[in-house]
Amino acid sequence: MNYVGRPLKRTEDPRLITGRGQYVEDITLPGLAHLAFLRSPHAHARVSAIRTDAARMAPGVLRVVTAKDLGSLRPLPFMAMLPGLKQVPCAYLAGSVVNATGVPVAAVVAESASQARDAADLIAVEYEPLPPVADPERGLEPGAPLANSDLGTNQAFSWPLKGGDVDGAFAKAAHVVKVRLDHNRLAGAPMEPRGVLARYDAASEELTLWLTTQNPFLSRADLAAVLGFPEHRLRVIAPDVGGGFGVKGPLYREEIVAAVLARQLGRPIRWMSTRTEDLLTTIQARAAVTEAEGAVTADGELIGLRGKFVFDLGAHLLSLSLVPPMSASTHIFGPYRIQNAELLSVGVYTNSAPTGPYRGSGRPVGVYVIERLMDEAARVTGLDPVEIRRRNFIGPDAFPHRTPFGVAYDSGNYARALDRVLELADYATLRREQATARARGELMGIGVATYVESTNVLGWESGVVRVERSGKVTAVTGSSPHGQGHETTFAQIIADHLGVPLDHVVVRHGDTLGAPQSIGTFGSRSAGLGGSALAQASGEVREKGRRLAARLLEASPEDLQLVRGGFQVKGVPEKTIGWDRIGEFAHRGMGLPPQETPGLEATVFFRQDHPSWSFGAGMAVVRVARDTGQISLERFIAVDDCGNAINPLLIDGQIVGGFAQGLGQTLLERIAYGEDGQLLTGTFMEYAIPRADDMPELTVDRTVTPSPLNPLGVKGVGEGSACVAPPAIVNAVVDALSPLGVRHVDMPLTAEKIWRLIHRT
Ligand code: MCN
Repeated sequence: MNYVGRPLKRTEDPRLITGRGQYVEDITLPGLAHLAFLRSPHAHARVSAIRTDAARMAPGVLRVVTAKDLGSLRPLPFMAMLPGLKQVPCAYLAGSVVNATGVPVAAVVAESASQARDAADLIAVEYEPLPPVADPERGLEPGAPLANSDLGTNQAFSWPLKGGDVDGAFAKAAHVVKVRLDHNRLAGAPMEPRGVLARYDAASEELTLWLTTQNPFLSRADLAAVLGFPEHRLRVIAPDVGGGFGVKGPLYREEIVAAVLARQLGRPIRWMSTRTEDLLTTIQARAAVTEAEGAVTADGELIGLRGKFVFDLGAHLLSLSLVPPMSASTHIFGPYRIQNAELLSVGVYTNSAPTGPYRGSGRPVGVYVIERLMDEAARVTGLDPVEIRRRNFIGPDAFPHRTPFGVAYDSGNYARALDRVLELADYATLRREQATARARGELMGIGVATYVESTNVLGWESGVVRVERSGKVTAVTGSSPHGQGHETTFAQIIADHLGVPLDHVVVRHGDTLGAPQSIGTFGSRSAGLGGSALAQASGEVREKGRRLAARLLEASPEDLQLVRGGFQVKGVPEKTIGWDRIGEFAHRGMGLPPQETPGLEATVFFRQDHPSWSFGAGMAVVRVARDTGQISLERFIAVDDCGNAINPLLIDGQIVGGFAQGLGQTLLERIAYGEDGQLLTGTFMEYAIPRADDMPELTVDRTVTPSPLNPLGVKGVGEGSACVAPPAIVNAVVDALSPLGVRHVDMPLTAEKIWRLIHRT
């Protein structure tokens, strides 16, 4: 009878795949005006003059503004901070200096979007170019150009972490292995670029924003802070949002400018990003260079770790920009026992787009480091990459486990996930095939990687469950999906708790007006935290329903059992009552027991103080063409563990999607800036995201290790495969090329790069 655990198709899909979704760009309001930005063509320059006269006179133009016209606005709040952080104030329109290409210098509001864009082109700006810095390591060198001259340094933070006896571990080591890794800068590239529609209602003094956001409540809080506007008069609505992957997490300056201008003009205003604007201004990710060394015993135990991670922060910070450096550091231990470690993380400003969370949000950086080190450790000890991992795993009985940086893992059975991969891959046969292939001179490689992933992060989520007068159920989640399928999975949880058919439950979301306060959807947190809030709210409603049903059936609540559609006196099927009668009773109010309040709803803020740690393993099988350097990813086997499954079909979808993005990072994608700070990958002609025919034969499976930290036993699943794919594929390619003496190759693994390695040019 249960819905939870069943691979149901998403109930939201028929609407979305038949073009009946409602995205920001689909919403029209009377008097709608359009906003466009003039953006800096320079990576770093002084703005000496801006002439807007021609733009003001252009057809359809309602208003042209520069920084001084925006009034006094407060700085963007930060959700994550590090000690000693040097902040760069983010001008919402550039003042006297631009610090990255694409920084908005002026804004135009016009009757149509094309009139606004045409008029923006008529704005004349005089720039005095300043020396840019585009590379974070160059930015740390003495005498390097300063990305933000007023700051006096490019270094935003230097954050040391240490635990255990690191020197002692290295002194005992039989081998020391080292890696230096480039984590290619990526764009999130959601199908729908960013956009905003802002409306100010002077009569009610209320400001409403329809926003392409993952986090309506965080955006509202930040916007209220920036504008100095009362939060309770500010409404943020996330309508259908066409993917986010982390990059639609923070509040952006275009959204602030739209809100300011809607207020100034008294007309609703919309801005929709073009793809190039999106690639220029939306947060990008990874963008790190890491060096690490591991102390390895003769038996292959990794007993110590040292690392230095340099993160490119771009020209300025957004609310969530420091999350990736922080979570990279918590993920460098993977599923391994290592107890001695020290890490220095350094953040550097460069004249480029801001960086921040994108699928994995720093986790893929940590996972890649430890998994490349593990393969190096296997090489020097002569152990099989699978065997060395087994020897280092935290055992299934050793939970909760605490890493040297003080982070607690809740539960795991890492060997079981890896064993399942080996079984699905038929590892022994694969290795035999490889030996035969090598004997024929072919370059075939097998790569393995494992990972842990902190999920259900940031402590709490909210939900409301209401049984209506009709007995049908309305749920409101604070969490705000943008592709994850909350309407389906949350309905599964609620329907089971109340014993109602799935189609009697409607899940609403994405509007600060009707939803309880919330954090939002990122960090693979919604199923565990948002789902638990709704589970507990459903439980409360069920128990009240039971008491009311008992009154109606003239029985004691303890004698009632939940059946499909309502309650029944145990063993007496004819004494059954449906939720429709209970709902009617609760809302009519007459005859209620004196201790009961009318209504049949509950609001729960579910709290989980520590993350749940998902985990998994992946194996890649590749062949490399000697003549062309082309990599063919023939197979990938992914086994993930996200605790109890709510909907296995959606979980598989998450794994496949995350894998595609991991594959993109490994084989294709790289946001490139020239030394002059110009973006070289400003369209999808230059920025290569994977397509369907880039996907290999993908085998997806699961193990189940429940989280003890929430009532559903659920861990998140949104990011794991984006973490495991890069190291597994790179390990496979290095394995393929190892007969040629190749020990490492940086992502993306383009054919040219591989060809040069093969042919040593
Ligand atoms: N799920 C489940 N059982 C579990 C865990 C999850 O059935 N044990 C289901 C959930 O109910 C939900 C989905 O899997 O439908 C993802 O749940 P969860 O792991 O809790 O992640 P969130 O809902 O918090 O979503 C965030 C996550 C992240 S961090 C990124 S990035 C990402 C991702 O989701 N961005 C996405 N998946 C995405 N999918 C789409 N289509 N678009 C994005 O932008």
